[in-house]
Amino acid sequence: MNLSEIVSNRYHKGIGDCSNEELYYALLEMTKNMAAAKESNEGKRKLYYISAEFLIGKLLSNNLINLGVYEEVKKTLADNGKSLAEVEEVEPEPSLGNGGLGRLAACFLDSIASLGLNGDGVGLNYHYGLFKQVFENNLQNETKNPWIEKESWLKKTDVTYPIQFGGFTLTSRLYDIDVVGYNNRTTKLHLFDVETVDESIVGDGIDFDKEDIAKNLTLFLYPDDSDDKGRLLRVYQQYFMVSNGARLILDEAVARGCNLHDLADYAVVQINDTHPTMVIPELIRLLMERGIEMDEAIDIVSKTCAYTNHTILAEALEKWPIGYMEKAVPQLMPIIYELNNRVNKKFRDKSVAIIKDGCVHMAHIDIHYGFSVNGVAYLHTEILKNSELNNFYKIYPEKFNNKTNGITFRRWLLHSNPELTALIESLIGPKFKEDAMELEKLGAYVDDDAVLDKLLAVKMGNKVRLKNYLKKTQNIDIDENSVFDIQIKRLHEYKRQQMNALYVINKYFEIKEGKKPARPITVIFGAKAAPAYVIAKDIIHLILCLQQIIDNDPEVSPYLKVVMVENYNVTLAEKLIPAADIHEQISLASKEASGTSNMKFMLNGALAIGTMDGANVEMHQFVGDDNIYIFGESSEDVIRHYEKADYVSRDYYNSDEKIRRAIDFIVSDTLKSVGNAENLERLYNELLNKDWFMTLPDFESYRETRDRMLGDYEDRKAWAKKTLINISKAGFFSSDRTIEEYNKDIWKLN
Ligand code: 7GP
Repeated sequence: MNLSEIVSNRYHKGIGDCSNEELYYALLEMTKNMAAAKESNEGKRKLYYISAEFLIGKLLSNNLINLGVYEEVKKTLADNGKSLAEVEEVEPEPSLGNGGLGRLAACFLDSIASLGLNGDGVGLNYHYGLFKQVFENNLQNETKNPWIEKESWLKKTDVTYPIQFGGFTLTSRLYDIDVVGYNNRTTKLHLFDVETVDESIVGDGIDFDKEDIAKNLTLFLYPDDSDDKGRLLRVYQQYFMVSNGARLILDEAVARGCNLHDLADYAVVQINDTHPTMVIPELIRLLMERGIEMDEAIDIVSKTCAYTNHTILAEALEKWPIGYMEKAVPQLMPIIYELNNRVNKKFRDKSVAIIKDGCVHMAHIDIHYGFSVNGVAYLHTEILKNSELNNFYKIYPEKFNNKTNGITFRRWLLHSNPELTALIESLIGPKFKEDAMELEKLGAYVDDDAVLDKLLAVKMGNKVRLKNYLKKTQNIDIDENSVFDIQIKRLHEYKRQQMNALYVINKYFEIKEGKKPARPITVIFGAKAAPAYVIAKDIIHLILCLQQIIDNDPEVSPYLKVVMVENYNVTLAEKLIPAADIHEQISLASKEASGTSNMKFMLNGALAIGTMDGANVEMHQFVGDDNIYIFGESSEDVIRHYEKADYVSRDYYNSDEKIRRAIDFIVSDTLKSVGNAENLERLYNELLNKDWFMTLPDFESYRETRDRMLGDYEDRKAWAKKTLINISKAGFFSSDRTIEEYNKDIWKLN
């Protein structure tokens, strides 16, 4: 059925007489039917990408694009006086992820479907997802973020399993979302839920009874883990995800002819960070339940599972106290003890043990009992091999490999930046839509003035679009003639939003002193802080206070504006990225595994200011010194500082006047007039006495580089040329390339 038939069936009227809401549900129905009619990817061996997060974003437009009917639908609506963009606004954004790891999983599903590979995603159906961020009194507050409506992309299936925990059993239910490939076939995102989940137990904010597992299990992604109950809940969630996943994997494999002994010929499991690690002992347990001896079960599972590491931050490498595991999943513990015994017998090096200091080290299970370990950018993998996981690398050099991240160009160019897409197509034809390396052909135009002018015009159009969107949705005013300088990512000290804030403070003082920038600057932040991450929330507080102070200062506001967008999510990213002139990739070198927003900005013609960290290293290699603004200490220097413990932040405060002035401002009367002394003083003390992520040593080179960049911006032609070079070199960062590498080296699907 086409749109007007569905509309007439549902509402007994024509398209032109429908509300945007009605049209959205009609399009949802149409798109779901079209997706269901497509063939799903097939093959003997099947990939299961298990992940706690899938940050899929709104699906309507992307599905229409991938189904090849976007233009047609847009036109039908326009012919009836309706706008697809406005209909899209009705769609709630699924709240199934947090940051880069989750968005990567979503890009991967798009590429897996588009490349026709036999692979599905497996995760959880969180009803309230990550929290929704609201600002009050310049502070982040958290509320629930419901996204599942009566009609949604979810399809209820008949698949249910009894999942056993210590002392009780819960019945699961599988919901599927069809993932539509580009002009191709479909794969599935399998989301498990618990039948007894009860949304009503959450009151104001995000508080609920953390012990009522039957009711709370699939309410929130990453429930607050600052207490025992919260941490235990995470273990319950993780086990629920993997036990369901493992059963599904075995059932599907058997249905395709697997006799379990040959499971590795039928299934490969990609473990996305350590949240799904328990799939290894769980698969072993289930195989043993089905009559396979332990030795063989371990061998089979080790040939089936592969692990991706997304962070080297020690505090992010999960370890669970044995007591939690004994309580939540006692049936797994005999297996984990046995896996640990085998490791201890084989290796004298205690650092590689699975159980240490009373905790189960999840990554250690993955490395010993998986066949592949990969990092997500060149530098990150090198650091894993040579320092962070060096003891493992010495044992299993053959397991380690790099898979530099990528992004799907369908969403991050075709969908989010149609004007740029059209310009590119007018220059090099449509082939880049399937083969991203075709973008290299844009290199022929870097000295073509007419093309550069068009590129600048596209950027201006996107800046105006963002301006209108922010006005409409958040009542924020920005000036399209200012430079848009954007930092959007999870709030974390290692990503150093605080350094960006210090730059803003320094600029504020310069303007007060009469040193005005050539053109107004708009500094935009988007970030959520984990609810229990105190300093991260203090940094948000600082930024919001700066926003207010500067807005209300007539001396400064004509030249500088700070904007922290509320509830940053995929939908906002799609508007922000095409409009950016400058993007901030300023993590402390060695700490950002890859970054993926850096790739999105590059593709959309923004220039990076960044450290030699994560995938910035590869971006720099492709575009060369002239087309990216690199600053700061190298990862080797940083690693050495940590080894020697020789960094003292107060030394920088004492010896650098600009730094001192900026840090003192945090606790000034000016800021305290709009902020809370407690939050501001805590942050001030943190920077002065600890600064674990070394903001201050990089500040001067950051400031100098960013100022130089603003100067360069004034030569509009030269700037446009740099952006075109960035776009032309972005092809490598397509997730199609990444997925092809995973497949060639790890999954080996045909
Ligand atoms: C992120 C890394 O921080 C980012 O550098 C990388 O690009 C991305 O994974 C995809 O590989 N990690 C996370 O999002 C993360 O660790 C856990 O989330 C809560």
